[in-house]
Amino acid sequence: MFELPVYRPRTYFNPAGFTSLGFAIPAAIGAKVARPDATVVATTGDAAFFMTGMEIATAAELGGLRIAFVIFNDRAQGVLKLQQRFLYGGKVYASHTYPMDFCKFAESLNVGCIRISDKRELESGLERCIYKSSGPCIADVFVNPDAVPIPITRQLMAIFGRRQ
Ligand SMILES: Cc1ncc(C[n+]2csc(CCOP(=O)(O)OP(=O)(O)O)c2C)c(N)n1
Ligand SMILES: [Mg+2]
Repeated sequence: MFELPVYRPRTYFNPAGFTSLGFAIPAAIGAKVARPDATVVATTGDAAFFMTGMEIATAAELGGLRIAFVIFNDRAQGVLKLQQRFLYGGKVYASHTYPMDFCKFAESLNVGCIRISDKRELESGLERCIYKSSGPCIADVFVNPDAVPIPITRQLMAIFGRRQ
């Protein structure tokens, strides 16, 4: 998301300030109801999904709103895990998430789902989910649980670099 280009006002929303998890999914549904002709994409972590993901049932219920819900699935509260690794000498505690099968969840709601586990499938998978789906679509994007996002690494190094 650090690299996301935004070209026009009021086309990108995030819960700036408190960065509250669970914002993206209901916000995307609201955006689509307000602007049915717009292409709407929500991005969320897997832990954030656990907070409000059930609202995808609302998107299905409201007549199959075409919204792509992209879940970055690293089976972890990745940011917290990273902080634990930096602050506590690699010791990680309770920062995993339960490895839910998001496509089975989608199936139970009669909602489309695309599982993306290889970065070479990312572009075509997202394209199908965002533009070709007839209603809500979940993209379950597998992310390496040990990957370190580069901008975050820079921030952590600046703050905690000496304590590693
Ligand atoms: C409502 C709320 N509770 C707790 C937090 C603290 N918090 C910040 S990041 C994070 C974990 C996020 O995990 P995930 O959504 O899977 O994203 P990832 O870091 O793995 O990409 C938590 C609990 C928050 N920002 N908002
Ligand atoms: Mg995560």
